[in-house]
Amino acid sequence: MKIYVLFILLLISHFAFSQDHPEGKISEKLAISGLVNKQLSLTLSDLKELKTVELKNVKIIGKGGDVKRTIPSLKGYLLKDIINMAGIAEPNFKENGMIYFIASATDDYNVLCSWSEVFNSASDQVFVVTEEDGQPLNKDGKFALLCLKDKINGLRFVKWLNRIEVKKAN
Ligand SMILES: Nc1nc2c(c(=O)[nH]1)N[C@H]1C(S)=C(S)[C@@H](COP(=O)(O)O)O[C@H]1N2
Ligand SMILES: [Mo]
Repeated sequence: MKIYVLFILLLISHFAFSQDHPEGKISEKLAISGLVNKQLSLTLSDLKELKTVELKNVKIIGKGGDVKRTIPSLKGYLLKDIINMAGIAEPNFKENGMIYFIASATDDYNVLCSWSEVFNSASDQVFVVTEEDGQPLNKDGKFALLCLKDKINGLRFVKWLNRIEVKKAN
């Protein structure tokens, strides 16, 4: 009898918890691949050497201009610093205008950022977020991409981020 009760409790808790993040699986690693000098598979502790960035009162805006959530404090890194750990394999500076990055998540959500907006904009605007309100990100994955200057920034707020692929248009 006891074993059935335990089984039912396990079943209930399985469904209860799987509702917490139905869209993406949590990846402990962020891969940097494609047109790079060195393919990387980074954990949170590999990023510790980089300069951290703190973002305050970030509003995530949806398609209709609605505020999806307001996050008091986020911590993370500049995407360009993370990509520089791998190094872009493009020897000709004039070709950088053709380089772009595909940020992908475990639920196959993909967005792109150009080399110019990541490396050559007047101020930094593309971040990889790892902490929310002083705690490591968890239910939205360990890493999330955030493009701070976007109007509908929900679109390129990539939760469950697990890969940045360097590519070149031609
Ligand atoms: N991995 C992943 N990230 C995603 C999405 C998605 O489907 N998959 N949807 C995006 C969209 S369109 C919006 S508006 C925001 C919503 O974020 P929320 O969790 O604050 O509602 O997540 C974004 N990030
Ligand atoms: Mo959205």
